[in-house]
Amino acid sequence: MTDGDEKRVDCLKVESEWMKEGDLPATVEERAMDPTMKEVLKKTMEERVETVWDRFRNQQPPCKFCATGVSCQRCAMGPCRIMTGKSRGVCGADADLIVSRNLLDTIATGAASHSDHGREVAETLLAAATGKAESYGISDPAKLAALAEEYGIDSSGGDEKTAELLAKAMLEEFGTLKGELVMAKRMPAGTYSLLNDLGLLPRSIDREIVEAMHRVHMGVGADYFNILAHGVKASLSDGWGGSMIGTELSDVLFGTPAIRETMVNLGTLKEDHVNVALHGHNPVLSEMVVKMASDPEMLAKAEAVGAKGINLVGLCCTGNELLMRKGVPQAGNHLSQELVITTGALEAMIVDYQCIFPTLPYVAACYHTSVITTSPKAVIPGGRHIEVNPGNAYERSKEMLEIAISNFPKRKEERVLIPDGPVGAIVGFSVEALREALGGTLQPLLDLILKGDIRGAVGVVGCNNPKIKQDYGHITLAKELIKRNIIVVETGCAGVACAQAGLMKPEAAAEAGDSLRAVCESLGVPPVLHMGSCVDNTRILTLAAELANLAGVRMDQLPVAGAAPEWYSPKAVAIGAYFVGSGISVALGVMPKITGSENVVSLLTEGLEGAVNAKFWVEPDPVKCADIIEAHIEAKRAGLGI
Ligand code: CUV
Ligand code: SF4
Repeated sequence: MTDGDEKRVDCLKVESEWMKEGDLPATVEERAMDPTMKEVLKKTMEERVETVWDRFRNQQPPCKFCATGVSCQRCAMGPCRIMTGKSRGVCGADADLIVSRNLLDTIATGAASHSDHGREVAETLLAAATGKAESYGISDPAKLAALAEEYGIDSSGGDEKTAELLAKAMLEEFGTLKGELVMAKRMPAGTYSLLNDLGLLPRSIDREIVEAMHRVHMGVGADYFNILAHGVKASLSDGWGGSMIGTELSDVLFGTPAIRETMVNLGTLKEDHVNVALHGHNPVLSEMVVKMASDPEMLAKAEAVGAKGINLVGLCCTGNELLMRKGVPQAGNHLSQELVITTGALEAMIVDYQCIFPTLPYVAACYHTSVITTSPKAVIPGGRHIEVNPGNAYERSKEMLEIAISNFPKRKEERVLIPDGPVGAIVGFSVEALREALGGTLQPLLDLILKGDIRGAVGVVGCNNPKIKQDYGHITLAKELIKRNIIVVETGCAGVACAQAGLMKPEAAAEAGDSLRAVCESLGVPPVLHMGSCVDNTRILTLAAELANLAGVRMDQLPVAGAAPEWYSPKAVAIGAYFVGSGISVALGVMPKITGSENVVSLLTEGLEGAVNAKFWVEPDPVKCADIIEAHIEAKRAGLGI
């Protein structure tokens, strides 16, 4: 794909006939929690600019076959759907088969997305180490050395040689013939051997994902249990493979996150600056934009058009990556992506891939904003395509910033709304940062859990979904858990939601139960810890594995759980599956499309427990969800005799 001129599309306005009375979510109050989002959403609705909530309403009611997972599009004898319990598709597929195959497809999609991102990070490190990407370097040599040791790589040849060998060893894991993944060995021995006995340890990353695509073809397997067991295996290749490579090598290239302060919400936009949003998932390009934005030449250009400077803000997980490592302020999460534009104060949005609404250029067309696409995988009509690779990303980010600067004079004052009051947050809790804060070992954290001052830990992660008022599930669940002296670690859009709600300020300790509050106050940390982006859920895996190793137990014996209160994405399904596969039960706030098969529902919510000692719960009410998780944590504590 070559670069394209910006072909402007038309501003997308809400058509009045779409406004069906009584359909939710219709009002600002029903749509969002955060005051800055509500303020901008109100203006957006007055201007009748179409957003995700309008399109969601327009889709109601959804097809009930699709919603319950019993429609099948896999071959040209169909499409088929299961209308009554006993009916079958043209090929003979029953509800169990159709539902399980659709779910395996979803897991494979999510695992592929994360792992392809991880592969690009590894390719960038290789390019940097072999002189093909001069703008990139090794920011964390200590982490590089630790990973080299883990991979059995001799690091005596210097950092660049070590980085080259490590990048190659990690790239090799995508199609490895070794039959196992190196970082799966981070699992406690008991967890590793349990998965080995079950045949669930991934052989290579690509292989499990390709096999999943094979298995969803018509007429391969027909046993839902066997199909979904492979789903767990494919997800583990993401969790302990592709995603983990993404996290670890991003740290090597751009620095391992350390505890730092930043600001969040739409108030992070600045009236007198050129505002540029960085949206998507992969830090490889956005790190270069951050570097270029402080170039004196760029600043001079911004000043020449009357701006005081360039203000970068993050969105979604590209934002989380930058927030963790550079303290770049975060404007919002998934459902905020259109609102950042509708403030009327955004000059450009630079996107890489994943979770990007295809309508962003249409929303941008209602204002003076340019949407710039950058990946050969993610070309969007109406966007300006400036394609980058590791060799040219830094140079090309100059063109992107120049487009933003040239848009600044086109801003229409009367249409600008930047809400007051960005909220402060302490972020950057990588496993390394936690270890350092605790004096060089995680033992003090384990001791607090064993003693009961901290009852347990829960990873609250994942997206927003217009089925739930933006951020309501994340914030309510986190508050309920900390009240019960359960510490919360977060990634993705959940992390942004809770940061915006003030739960990542040290003062939020006041909202925790007495014993957790005392722990947070003595360490000066908030009760809800930001651990990064969605690929950084692997930091949570690594943390849980280290705690289990210190305690000498399997991961499934720990008093911990996961939750995705507002998930929407196939990536979230892959994450949920690898947590459960690793022995950590997960609560979902949105029902997956599986209710057309009682067998699949009962496998996920009960049966899996018999194999991997973990399962899913589905509970849309975050308060009830906290009850379920608390009971689970107390049961695990009892199991350990603590
Ligand atoms: Ni980053 S958590 S919407 S997929 S960015 Fe995408 Fe994970 Fe948010 Fe979800
Ligand atoms: Fe229909 Fe079977 Fe083809 Fe699916 S695979 S579309 S159920 S015939």
